[in-house]
Amino acid sequence: MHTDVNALFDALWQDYIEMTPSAAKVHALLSEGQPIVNDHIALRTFNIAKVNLDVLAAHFEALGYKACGDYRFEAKKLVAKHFEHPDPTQPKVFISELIVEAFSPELQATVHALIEQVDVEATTADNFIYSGPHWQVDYKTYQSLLAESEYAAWVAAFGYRANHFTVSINHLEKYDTIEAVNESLKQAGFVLNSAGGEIKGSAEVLLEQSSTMADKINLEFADMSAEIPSCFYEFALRYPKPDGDIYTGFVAASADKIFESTNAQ
Ligand code: OOG
Ligand code: NI
Repeated sequence: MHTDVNALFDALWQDYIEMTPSAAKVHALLSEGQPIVNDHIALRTFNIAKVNLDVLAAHFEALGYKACGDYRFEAKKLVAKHFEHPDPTQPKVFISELIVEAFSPELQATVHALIEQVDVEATTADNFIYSGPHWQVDYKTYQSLLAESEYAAWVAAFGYRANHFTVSINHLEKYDTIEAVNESLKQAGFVLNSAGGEIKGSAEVLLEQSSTMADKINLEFADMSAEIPSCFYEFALRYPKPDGDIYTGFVAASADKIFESTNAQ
């Protein structure tokens, strides 16, 4: 496990921009030379004990992160938690896991066969949460997972790494609204996730979010290579609670739509 939170996020970022060529361009567009504050990152996994949400969370808990919220996604058959660091300028971490037993026997068998290939020692190594897949998967298997769960297919293809980084709009000098951020992104040619509208949430729920649609990259499967959606970039604007403190949670109805940023367009 890492002992330095900045080193961990640097490593996650380096891996993420390799998977997401557009992210470096979005970063440059919004930052204009100023540092960008990350609101959060997100990770995905299966609820199988060897690699479940708790196994990923341990890497952050070792750095002082604490669990702060639970979320359920009935239709997608997912649960999630978010974690916060005592230093509020460190990114929050959103970790979800797929409820494997809620799917067909075929999907369950496929996923268990992937996870059997994971060396348990690897799951506590420093690099685990940016180490990608620990198994071989062929294109047909990816397609069969995709037919039941886009999330399952994504984890099979990409494994353990940041699924997205999220720009904190609150910390951008040039932008006060999420509408203005979205407008700049669209003018620069980036495609936004429009599921449920380009802006998820509202001031009333204390959180507004938008995201790009995932980049498409050429992925080497066990038997062939194919262009598939990789990772995306998210943008979040948070509002103060009645007590004046900024809201730090997530909004399940919005998150449900953010997950769809890795859908094929
Ligand atoms: C996570 C989707 C939810 C948010 O900010 O609400 C999310 C994912 O796509 O893995 O990131
Ligand atoms: Ni997110």
